[in-house]
Amino acid sequence: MKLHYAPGTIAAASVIALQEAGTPHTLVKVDFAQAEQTKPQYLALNPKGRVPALETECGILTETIAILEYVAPSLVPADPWQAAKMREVMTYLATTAHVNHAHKMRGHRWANDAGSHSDMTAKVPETMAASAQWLESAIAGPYTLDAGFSLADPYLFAVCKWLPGDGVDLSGFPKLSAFMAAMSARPAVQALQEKGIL
Ligand SMILES: N[C@@H](CCC(=O)N[C@@H](CS)C(=O)NCC(=O)O)C(=O)O
Repeated sequence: MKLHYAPGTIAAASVIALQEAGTPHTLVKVDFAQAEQTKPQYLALNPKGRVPALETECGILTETIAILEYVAPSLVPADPWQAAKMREVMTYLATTAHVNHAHKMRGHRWANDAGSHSDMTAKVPETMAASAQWLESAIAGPYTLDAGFSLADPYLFAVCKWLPGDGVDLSGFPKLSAFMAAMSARPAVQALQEKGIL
């Protein structure tokens, strides 16, 4: 499998899951500084122009939730309730928290007027704080589930890394702070941080 990623993006979740599950893979960096994700070569792979994108023997897979489930099925709890709680958090991250975050830099997706963009950017500390509040209430601690480490954790880690830059002080969220400390102590995460991949 070949994962196309960019540092600091939601692709970090898939990189961590591949590493944690021990799934053989190679990483291909997409250079956002050169807008590589918008160039024909990358669009031929993923017409959405986004990362992550996974090349598999079956074809191309996009969307973080789908990639996580494909590369690390061992990180899905066997218990149906725990699995549903995991997907509850992952769905919230994909549909709400990530979308809130994207309003900071990617307002052009939703509006043409520059004034609308600055208004969307200004709202991000509030909407991301609201997301952090819900996540704080939703996780068991230190990881998302009582059942232990699951696919929700790499995903939550990738989104929580954005919080300080989005104007949200993590110290106001004790469970999320403990979660970030637990994740940062994991050897797989440390190795990826040291390589500048996350
Ligand atoms: N729904 C997708 C969203 C992927 C996404 O928006 N990725 C961002 C990085 S965090 C991206 O590639 N942005 C590039 C761009 O907007 O040009 C997923 O969850 O995988």
